[in-house]
Amino acid sequence: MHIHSAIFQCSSQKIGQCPEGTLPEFAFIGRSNVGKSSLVNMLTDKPGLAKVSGKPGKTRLINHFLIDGRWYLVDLPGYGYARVSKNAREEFSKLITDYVLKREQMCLLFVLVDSRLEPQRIDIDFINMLGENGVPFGIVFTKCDKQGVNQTASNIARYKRKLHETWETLPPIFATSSEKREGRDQILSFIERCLSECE
Ligand SMILES: Nc1nc2c(ncn2[C@@H]2O[C@H](COP(=O)(O)OP(=O)(O)O)[C@@H](O)[C@H]2O)c(=O)[nH]1
Ligand SMILES: [Mg+2]
Repeated sequence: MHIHSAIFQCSSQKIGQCPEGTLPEFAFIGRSNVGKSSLVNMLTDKPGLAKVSGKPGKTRLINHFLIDGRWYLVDLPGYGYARVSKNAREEFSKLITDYVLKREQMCLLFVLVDSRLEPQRIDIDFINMLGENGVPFGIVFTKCDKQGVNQTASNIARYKRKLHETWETLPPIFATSSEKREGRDQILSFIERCLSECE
């Protein structure tokens, strides 16, 4: 799939402020700093579209990007950022669960995890919550350029074993590097297939 136009549409503080209408949405979620905004920029080929930050915990809003006037990429706030108040954390967490469980336009959620880390409790809990609620999702391993291909492969295999402890079937899995533009074609073709099924 080729993306011709990608434009920032709006930032929403709650799900009620998200765009109306029926255009399908593909959303990115994951821990703060995992590479959500970088992935939005890499997929759309627009380096400054979503704000990338060295400092975690920056995006506290739901950002909608309109793609080819036909569907949305959605950059969700990061979860699990410790250095904010408990109140603020509960607010994000409500925002995220509201979006993930209630947003009817959401076709698929991409859960981003850092390819270098062993499975993290917070991600596994989140993934299990998605599975239990029947939310369609895929897993995107990020920052693969920061280690060798063998290490990435073995970390992904370890992740799959971890998920198999709970789930018989696994979601689609993508290995990516926003730096090296890896995984781009796989994700875009996958989105295209989903679009043709949900349109
Ligand atoms: N080497 C490398 N760095 C990345 C990659 N993706 C993101 N980063 C860096 O990780 C940091 C956080 O990225 P960002 O996209 O803002 O993460 P977000 O908080 O999940 O939106 C930034 O310093 C990025 O430059 C990647 O694929 N490779
Ligand atoms: Mg971000």
